[in-house]
Amino acid sequence: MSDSFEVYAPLATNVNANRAVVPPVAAARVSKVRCPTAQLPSPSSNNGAFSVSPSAFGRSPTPTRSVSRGRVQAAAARQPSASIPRLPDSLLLRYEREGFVQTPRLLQPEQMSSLRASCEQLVASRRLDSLRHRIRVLCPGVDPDSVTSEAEARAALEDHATDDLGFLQFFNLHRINKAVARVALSPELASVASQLLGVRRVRVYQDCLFLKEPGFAETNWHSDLRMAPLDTNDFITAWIPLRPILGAHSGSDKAAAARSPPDSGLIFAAGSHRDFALPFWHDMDGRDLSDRGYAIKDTGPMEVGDVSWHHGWTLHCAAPQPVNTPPRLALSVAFFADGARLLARRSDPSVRAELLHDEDEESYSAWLPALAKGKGKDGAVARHKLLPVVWPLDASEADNFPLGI
Ligand SMILES: O=C(O)CCC(=O)C(=O)O
Repeated sequence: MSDSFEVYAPLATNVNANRAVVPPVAAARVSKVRCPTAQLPSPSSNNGAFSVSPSAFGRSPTPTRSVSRGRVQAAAARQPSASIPRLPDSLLLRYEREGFVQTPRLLQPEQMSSLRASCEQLVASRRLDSLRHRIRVLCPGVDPDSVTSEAEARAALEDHATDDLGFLQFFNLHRINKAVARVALSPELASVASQLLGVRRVRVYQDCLFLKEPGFAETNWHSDLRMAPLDTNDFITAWIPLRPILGAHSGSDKAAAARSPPDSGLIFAAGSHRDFALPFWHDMDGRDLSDRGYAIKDTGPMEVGDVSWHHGWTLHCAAPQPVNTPPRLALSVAFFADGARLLARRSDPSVRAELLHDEDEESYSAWLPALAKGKGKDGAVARHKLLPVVWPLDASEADNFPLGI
């Protein structure tokens, strides 16, 4: 485990919104904080993003299942393709301290190749919708539905966006595509999520495919929980690149490395998920975070099948995707502990409802209204068939997925 290349980089402020920017809790009024990539020595230096070799995982036997007969066939689709990893204590400890870790080779090559093929098709067929989403987020005053072609959408973004385009997002593909469902609902991810969260029952919150085309800008600093209408700390995101993340230091051929600048992996402010003092004491409006002393660490090079994990409050960002590189596609899958409640945005005056950023609204609009009215209500427990339990395996509601395909 290397802690070399730790940098106490200034986190300069800026006005923008490629991922709602945020330090944990106090944030809607915050000046947006731009990813400090240029100040890092190398975004690909694998500088302490903790990773263990697969042999360091204790392998537990595949759990025995006791499912009702009707569910057996569907459940078979979720049998782990390899044994489920038991994470070493050192990795759990690192996650507690830093708020992010890596699990190398967690997903199998076959899973990954069909995932990538499916995602590429989905991107091709849904790009206009995704551009409309960016217009909604970045171009206040422009009606996304008034845009009828990709060219029009790009022109609208060019003319009206309050920030550079950092990525395109495609939400909840696991609800419409089997290859994505097989990964997003997989026992491998669910088991690791349960261990890192330290909870018995885990639900999938959403998946989101991030496309960074060459030349796309950075993903700004943000915390994922800022965009989720859940009143919980037990939230974790798996970030799964669909092609290798190449870094300048990934090979011994320095000339080749120089020709191929580092891909945009994730960059983390280590320990920021534990920085309760930041939002508690500070007015975040316009604040420069450079005095917080965070160690800034990145994922470094990643292979297909490797998974990077971060806590819902961990501040993270990603560098721009260099020109002359292939597009960078990554699937993120977010999980939360069963029992979490909805943010009581209307009924509890102590909730600072304005802090919830609506960038991911397309993701929760399918279930939130149903839960927030009628029997369920503001502050209700977040239980819905679109938020299936994926762990433990024998309690899994994910056996019924994918829905409608
Ligand atoms: O891939 C990216 O650029 C951003 C991903 C991200 O913020 C996440 O998975 O939480």
